[in-house]
Amino acid sequence: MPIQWYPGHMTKARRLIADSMPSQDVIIEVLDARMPRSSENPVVTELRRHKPVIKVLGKSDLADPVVTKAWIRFFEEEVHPSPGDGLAPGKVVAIALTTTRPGEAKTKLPELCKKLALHPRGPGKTPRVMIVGIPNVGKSTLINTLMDRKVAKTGDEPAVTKGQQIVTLKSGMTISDNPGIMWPKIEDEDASLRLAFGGAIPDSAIDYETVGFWGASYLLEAYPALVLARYKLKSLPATPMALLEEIGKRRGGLRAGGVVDLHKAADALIHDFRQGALGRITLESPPKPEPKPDPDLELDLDLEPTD
Ligand SMILES: Nc1nc2c(ncn2[C@@H]2O[C@H](COP(=O)(O)OP(=O)(O)O)[C@@H](O)[C@H]2O)c(=O)[nH]1
Ligand SMILES: [Mg+2]
Repeated sequence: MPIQWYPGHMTKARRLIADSMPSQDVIIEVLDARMPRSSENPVVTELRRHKPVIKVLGKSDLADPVVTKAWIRFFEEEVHPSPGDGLAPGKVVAIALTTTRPGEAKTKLPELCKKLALHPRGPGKTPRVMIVGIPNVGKSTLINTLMDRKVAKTGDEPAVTKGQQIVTLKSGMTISDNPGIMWPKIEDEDASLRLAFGGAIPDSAIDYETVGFWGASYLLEAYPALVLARYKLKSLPATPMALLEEIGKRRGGLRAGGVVDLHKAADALIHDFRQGALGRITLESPPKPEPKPDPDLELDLDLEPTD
């Protein structure tokens, strides 16, 4: 199910971000901690070029804490390709944040920004910072947390923020909130299903049953104990479809004749996941590092007769 969701307002938002980028010192890219790689926007990477970036793994209260730690290590150790202008890509720092621990965002984030700002604008000048990312990851919530009051509108659906909003922190640092942007075509099918399952793409643009089936399949494999507990099952259903049927039976999705309404069942599973009702879940793990060549093996190969 390749997803194409690139409405007109997103072209406008991309232009807005591209235009403001040159005057920024640090970029905060908010990712979804439950799918850090899938929620990383290639357009942001392309636009920021060599500027330092803080990858904020947002909503980390909903994500599997062990996997979140692995992702932070991964982002900080990842070798980034040069953006093509001969300059080394800027420093990447990753940090997990959540609204359940607002103090952490308020203390750590401004400090990190100050440390990373590469181009101080002269003595006494404070950094300019820009918050970007895909829709519905918590960008506006983050700016409200940093300001300690509601300056930006938030909501659990994509495209709540329509324009750019610049605020000044007590320290004098300016931070802008921006509309979420996607990229024109999400080629990776699993990534598009993760994004749909997590709520980055509006429900009107996805097929609920396909997304619910994908989610059921992933959860059965990766978090069977949470599935058993949430739906009070005695044993694990053998297939994703069997799981959806069990969920349907328990959530008012049983139609006349005992037929399960799959749309309702998928809806229940999708919303349970989005609200964290199943427990702390992450939908993807960082790729394993490439195995290093074994020096002994190379030695053996050298000893092979060459004729
Ligand atoms: N559980 C949880 N929900 C969050 C967190 N941050 C944001 N949200 C929720 O995610 C939804 C989207 O937030 P919003 O700030 O509007 O996202 P934006 O589109 O990136 O600006 C809202 O319903 C927020 O309440 C978090 O750290 N934990
Ligand atoms: Mg917003």
